[in-house]
Amino acid sequence: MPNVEVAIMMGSKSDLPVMEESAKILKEFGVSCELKVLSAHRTPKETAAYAEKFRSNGGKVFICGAGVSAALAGFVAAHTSLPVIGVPIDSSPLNGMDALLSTVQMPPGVPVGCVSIGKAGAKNAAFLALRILGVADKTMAQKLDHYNEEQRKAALNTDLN
Ligand code: RP5
Repeated sequence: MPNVEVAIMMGSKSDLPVMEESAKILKEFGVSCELKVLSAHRTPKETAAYAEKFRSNGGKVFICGAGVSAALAGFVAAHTSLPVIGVPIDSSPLNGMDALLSTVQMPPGVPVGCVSIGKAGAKNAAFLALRILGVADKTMAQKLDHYNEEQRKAALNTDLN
């Protein structure tokens, strides 16, 4: 079993339909990931312990999805110096605007790379994680170049008739 390179964390099981979009893309690119329900508010001790230990287990990037008062990505960023990508989840009456602001508004020195709200954001979180891995991994960078080329061709070949 390869080391888990990307942790996909979420504040609740109810976030899974969004966060599994990240997992699908990582799997397509052959990156090992682990899905975990861990919350900044409901399981703070376990979340801190996981964030602190991840690097020593071979982990490289965190993707954290949470809704409402979404503290998860920021909380993880406070417990690691690995890159943290935050996905605001539209699980509230405010349609994710609350989670977006909670996730993006980090104090200087504790960065979270915040993507867009919901499933599109979860997909881009995975692509951003792949690009981070691609900095040191030539094969990954080539796979991403190939993917981009396929997207370009598909767009140019769109038949509207
Ligand atoms: C957040 O509260 C979770 O990330 C989820 O988006 C939201 C609602 O959680 P549940 O009440 O569905 O468990 O912490």
